[in-house]
Amino acid sequence: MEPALLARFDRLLAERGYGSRSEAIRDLVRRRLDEERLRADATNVVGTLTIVYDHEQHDLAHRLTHIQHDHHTTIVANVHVHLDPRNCLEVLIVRGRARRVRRLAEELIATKGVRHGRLTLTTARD
Ligand code: NI
Repeated sequence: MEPALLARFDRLLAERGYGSRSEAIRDLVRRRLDEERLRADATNVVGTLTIVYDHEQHDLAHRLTHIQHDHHTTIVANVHVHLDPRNCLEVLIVRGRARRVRRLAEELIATKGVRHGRLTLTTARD
């Protein structure tokens, strides 16, 4: 590895509190392999979908609820926080095949009036 690249890596390790390069490299490899696995449609995933939306927007809350009921086997739990008089934050705990979970996330995030959306996936396996 080039010395300059290695020096940057070492600085990152110091900032993140890694005890050794091998520990950090193992984490990097694991993360990269996880990314590959989560990309595969058939992988069983767990994760969270966070959305922020304006519940005053016509019919929006109803449409979001309707979509969620259509995917009730994928959504394990749902936390709703009323952020202010208009905006709602919802965090959905999701599980299932990656393809199905991603499709649900895309549908909710693409719904008109949803301002922010982020899907975070992981797997329970090593
Ligand atoms: Ni609300």
